[in-house]
Amino acid sequence: MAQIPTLYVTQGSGNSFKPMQVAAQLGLQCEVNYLNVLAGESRTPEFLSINPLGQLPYMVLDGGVGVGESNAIAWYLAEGSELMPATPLTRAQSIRWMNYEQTMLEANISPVRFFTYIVPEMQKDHEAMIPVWRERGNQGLAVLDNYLGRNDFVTDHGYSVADIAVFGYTHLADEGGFDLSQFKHVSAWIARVQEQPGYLPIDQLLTGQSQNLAA
Ligand SMILES: N[C@@H](CCC(=O)N[C@@H](CS)C(=O)NCC(=O)O)C(=O)O
Repeated sequence: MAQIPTLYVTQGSGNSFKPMQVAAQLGLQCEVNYLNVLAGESRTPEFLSINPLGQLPYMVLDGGVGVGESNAIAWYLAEGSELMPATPLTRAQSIRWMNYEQTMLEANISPVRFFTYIVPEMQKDHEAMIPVWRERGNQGLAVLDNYLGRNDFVTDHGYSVADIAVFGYTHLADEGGFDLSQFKHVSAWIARVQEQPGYLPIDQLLTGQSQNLAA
Protein backbone atom coordinates (compact mmCIF):
# COMPACT_ATOMS: atom_id res chain seq x y z
CA MET A 1 0.00 0.00 0.00
CA ALA A 2 1.56 3.29 -1.13
CA GLN A 3 -0.10 5.45 1.51
CA ILE A 4 0.12 4.98 5.27
CA PRO A 5 -3.44 5.40 6.53
CA THR A 6 -4.31 6.98 9.85
CA LEU A 7 -7.09 5.04 11.56
CA TYR A 8 -9.25 6.58 14.27
CA VAL A 9 -10.79 3.81 16.35
CA THR A 10 -12.36 3.16 19.72
CA GLN A 11 -12.09 0.27 22.14
CA GLY A 12 -14.60 -2.58 22.37
CA SER A 13 -16.24 -1.68 19.05
CA GLY A 14 -17.18 -4.30 16.48
CA ASN A 15 -16.95 -1.58 13.83
CA SER A 16 -13.43 -0.51 14.82
CA PHE A 17 -12.50 -4.21 14.98
CA LYS A 18 -13.00 -4.66 11.21
CA PRO A 19 -10.28 -2.42 9.70
CA MET A 20 -7.93 -3.31 12.55
CA GLN A 21 -8.36 -7.03 11.89
CA VAL A 22 -7.69 -6.53 8.16
CA ALA A 23 -4.59 -4.44 8.94
CA ALA A 24 -3.32 -7.01 11.46
CA GLN A 25 -3.90 -10.02 9.22
CA LEU A 26 -2.21 -8.35 6.25
CA GLY A 27 0.60 -6.78 8.31
CA LEU A 28 -0.22 -3.28 7.04
CA GLN A 29 1.49 -0.17 8.33
CA CYS A 30 -1.06 2.21 9.89
CA GLU A 31 -1.09 5.05 12.38
CA VAL A 32 -3.75 4.18 14.95
CA ASN A 33 -5.40 6.85 17.10
CA TYR A 34 -7.79 5.92 19.87
CA LEU A 35 -10.71 8.09 20.88
CA ASN A 36 -12.78 7.36 23.97
CA VAL A 37 -16.39 7.61 22.84
CA LEU A 38 -17.71 7.37 26.40
CA ALA A 39 -15.60 10.40 27.35
CA GLY A 40 -17.00 12.41 24.40
CA GLU A 41 -13.77 12.35 22.39
CA SER A 42 -15.62 11.51 19.14
CA ARG A 43 -17.63 14.74 19.44
CA THR A 44 -14.90 17.30 20.10
CA PRO A 45 -14.57 20.21 17.65
CA GLU A 46 -11.16 18.81 16.73
CA PHE A 47 -12.48 15.38 15.70
CA LEU A 48 -15.64 16.81 14.11
CA SER A 49 -13.36 18.89 11.87
CA ILE A 50 -11.86 15.57 10.69
CA ASN A 51 -15.12 13.58 10.51
CA PRO A 52 -18.24 15.79 10.68
CA LEU A 53 -20.35 12.70 11.56
CA GLY A 54 -18.21 12.10 14.63
CA GLN A 55 -18.28 8.34 14.08
CA LEU A 56 -15.55 5.77 14.45
CA PRO A 57 -13.79 4.11 12.77
CA TYR A 58 -12.55 6.76 10.39
CA MET A 59 -9.57 6.69 8.03
CA VAL A 60 -7.48 9.60 6.77
CA LEU A 61 -5.08 9.09 3.86
CA ASP A 62 -2.06 11.14 2.84
CA GLY A 63 -3.30 14.49 1.57
CA GLY A 64 -6.16 14.49 4.05
CA VAL A 65 -8.75 12.44 2.16
CA GLY A 66 -11.11 10.91 4.70
CA VAL A 67 -13.10 7.68 4.46
CA GLY A 68 -15.91 6.78 6.86
CA GLU A 69 -17.85 3.54 7.41
CA SER A 70 -16.11 0.51 8.85
CA ASN A 71 -16.89 -1.73 5.90
CA ALA A 72 -15.58 0.81 3.37
CA ILE A 73 -12.36 1.23 5.35
CA ALA A 74 -11.88 -2.53 5.71
CA TRP A 75 -12.52 -2.91 1.96
CA TYR A 76 -9.91 -0.23 1.10
CA LEU A 77 -7.30 -1.87 3.30
CA ALA A 78 -7.98 -5.34 1.85
CA GLU A 79 -7.64 -4.19 -1.78
CA GLY A 80 -5.18 -6.31 -3.74
CA SER A 81 -4.77 -8.90 -0.99
CA GLU A 82 -5.90 -12.48 -0.53
CA LEU A 83 -8.76 -11.12 1.60
CA MET A 84 -10.32 -9.35 -1.42
CA PRO A 85 -12.92 -11.24 -3.46
CA ALA A 86 -11.96 -10.90 -7.10
CA THR A 87 -14.83 -12.10 -9.27
CA PRO A 88 -18.11 -10.37 -10.13
CA LEU A 89 -20.04 -12.97 -8.12
CA THR A 90 -17.86 -12.87 -5.02
CA ARG A 91 -17.73 -9.06 -5.05
CA ALA A 92 -21.53 -8.94 -5.33
CA GLN A 93 -21.80 -11.46 -2.48
CA SER A 94 -19.50 -9.21 -0.43
CA ILE A 95 -21.68 -6.15 -0.97
CA ARG A 96 -24.76 -8.21 -0.14
CA TRP A 97 -23.39 -9.43 3.19
CA MET A 98 -21.67 -6.18 4.14
CA ASN A 99 -24.94 -4.30 3.58
CA TYR A 100 -26.80 -7.03 5.46
CA GLU A 101 -24.38 -6.67 8.34
CA GLN A 102 -25.10 -2.94 8.61
CA THR A 103 -28.88 -3.22 8.32
CA MET A 104 -29.79 -6.49 10.07
CA LEU A 105 -26.87 -7.41 12.34
CA GLU A 106 -24.87 -4.37 13.51
CA ALA A 107 -27.98 -2.18 13.51
CA ASN A 108 -29.67 -4.45 16.07
CA ILE A 109 -26.88 -6.26 17.94
CA SER A 110 -24.78 -3.14 18.56
CA PRO A 111 -27.40 -1.02 20.38
CA VAL A 112 -28.57 -3.92 22.57
CA ARG A 113 -24.97 -4.71 23.52
CA PHE A 114 -24.19 -1.02 24.07
CA PHE A 115 -27.16 -0.28 26.34
CA THR A 116 -27.16 -3.57 28.28
CA TYR A 117 -23.43 -4.42 28.48
CA ILE A 118 -21.24 -1.37 27.80
CA VAL A 119 -23.37 1.31 29.54
CA PRO A 120 -26.10 -0.66 31.41
CA GLU A 121 -26.95 2.47 33.39
CA MET A 122 -28.57 3.77 30.16
CA GLN A 123 -30.70 0.63 29.62
CA LYS A 124 -33.75 2.13 31.31
CA ASP A 125 -33.86 4.90 28.67
CA HIS A 126 -34.17 2.29 25.91
CA GLU A 127 -36.51 -0.31 27.46
CA ALA A 128 -39.02 -0.03 24.60
CA MET A 129 -36.49 -0.60 21.83
CA ILE A 130 -34.38 -3.36 23.39
CA PRO A 131 -36.90 -6.19 22.66
CA VAL A 132 -37.37 -4.81 19.13
CA TRP A 133 -33.61 -4.77 18.45
CA ARG A 134 -33.33 -8.22 20.03
CA GLU A 135 -36.07 -9.70 17.84
CA ARG A 136 -34.68 -8.15 14.64
CA GLY A 137 -31.15 -9.22 15.58
CA ASN A 138 -32.33 -12.80 16.08
CA GLN A 139 -34.05 -12.66 12.68
CA GLY A 140 -30.80 -11.42 11.16
CA LEU A 141 -28.78 -14.16 12.82
CA ALA A 142 -31.28 -16.83 11.67
CA VAL A 143 -30.88 -15.84 8.00
CA LEU A 144 -27.09 -15.83 8.35
CA ASP A 145 -27.25 -19.20 10.10
CA ASN A 146 -29.27 -20.70 7.28
CA TYR A 147 -26.76 -19.42 4.70
CA LEU A 148 -23.75 -20.65 6.66
CA GLY A 149 -25.34 -24.08 6.89
CA ARG A 150 -24.66 -24.33 3.14
CA ASN A 151 -21.49 -22.20 2.86
CA ASP A 152 -18.25 -22.15 4.87
CA PHE A 153 -17.81 -18.39 4.41
CA VAL A 154 -20.07 -15.54 3.32
CA THR A 155 -18.73 -15.48 -0.25
CA ASP A 156 -17.52 -18.18 -2.59
CA HIS A 157 -14.03 -16.61 -2.39
CA GLY A 158 -13.35 -18.36 0.93
CA TYR A 159 -12.35 -16.34 3.99
CA SER A 160 -12.42 -12.64 3.03
CA VAL A 161 -12.89 -9.07 4.16
CA ALA A 162 -16.64 -9.69 3.95
CA ASP A 163 -16.35 -12.35 6.67
CA ILE A 164 -14.41 -9.89 8.84
CA ALA A 165 -17.18 -7.31 8.35
CA VAL A 166 -19.99 -9.70 9.22
CA PHE A 167 -17.97 -11.14 12.11
CA GLY A 168 -17.46 -7.70 13.72
CA TYR A 169 -20.66 -7.55 15.74
CA THR A 170 -21.88 -11.12 15.20
CA HIS A 171 -19.13 -12.54 17.40
CA LEU A 172 -19.98 -10.03 20.14
CA ALA A 173 -23.71 -10.79 20.12
CA ASP A 174 -23.53 -12.92 23.27
CA GLU A 175 -22.39 -9.80 25.17
CA GLY A 176 -25.77 -8.31 24.21
CA GLY A 177 -27.61 -11.35 25.55
CA PHE A 178 -28.12 -13.07 22.18
CA ASP A 179 -27.91 -16.85 22.51
CA LEU A 180 -25.41 -17.81 19.81
CA SER A 181 -25.74 -21.50 20.74
CA GLN A 182 -29.11 -21.37 18.93
CA PHE A 183 -27.22 -20.57 15.73
CA LYS A 184 -25.00 -23.59 15.24
CA HIS A 185 -23.74 -22.69 11.78
CA VAL A 186 -22.93 -19.12 12.85
CA SER A 187 -21.08 -20.55 15.87
CA ALA A 188 -19.07 -22.93 13.65
CA TRP A 189 -18.22 -20.05 11.27
CA ILE A 190 -17.11 -17.87 14.21
CA ALA A 191 -14.69 -20.66 15.15
CA ARG A 192 -13.47 -20.89 11.51
CA VAL A 193 -12.77 -17.14 11.43
CA GLN A 194 -10.95 -17.32 14.76
CA GLU A 195 -8.73 -20.10 13.36
CA GLN A 196 -7.49 -17.97 10.44
CA PRO A 197 -3.73 -17.21 10.45
CA GLY A 198 -3.06 -13.85 12.07
CA TYR A 199 -6.51 -13.55 13.65
CA LEU A 200 -6.41 -11.40 16.79
CA PRO A 201 -9.20 -11.16 19.38
CA ILE A 202 -10.80 -7.74 19.77
CA ASP A 203 -9.11 -6.94 23.09
CA GLN A 204 -5.67 -7.57 21.58
CA LEU A 205 -6.50 -5.53 18.47
CA LEU A 206 -8.12 -2.55 20.17
CA THR A 207 -5.74 -1.94 23.02
CA GLY A 208 -6.54 1.70 23.72
CA GLN A 209 -2.90 2.64 23.02
CA SER A 210 -2.35 4.90 20.02
CA GLN A 211 0.39 3.27 18.00
CA ASN A 212 2.13 2.84 14.67
CA LEU A 213 1.32 -0.63 13.30
CA ALA A 214 4.55 -1.58 11.57
CA ALA A 215 4.44 -3.32 8.19
N1 LIG B 1 -22.06 2.57 10.11
C1 LIG B 1 -20.92 3.07 10.84
C2 LIG B 1 -21.28 3.13 12.31
C3 LIG B 1 -20.18 3.77 13.15
C4 LIG B 1 -20.58 3.94 14.58
O1 LIG B 1 -21.77 3.98 14.95
N2 LIG B 1 -19.57 4.05 15.44
C5 LIG B 1 -19.79 4.23 16.85
C6 LIG B 1 -18.87 3.30 17.62
S1 LIG B 1 -19.18 1.61 17.24
C7 LIG B 1 -19.42 5.66 17.22
O2 LIG B 1 -18.51 6.22 16.65
N3 LIG B 1 -20.12 6.23 18.20
C8 LIG B 1 -19.72 7.48 18.76
C9 LIG B 1 -20.39 8.66 18.18
O3 LIG B 1 -21.27 8.51 17.31
O4 LIG B 1 -20.05 9.75 18.66
C10 LIG B 1 -19.71 2.15 10.59
O5 LIG B 1 -19.90 0.97 10.24
O6 LIG B 1 -18.58 2.64 10.69
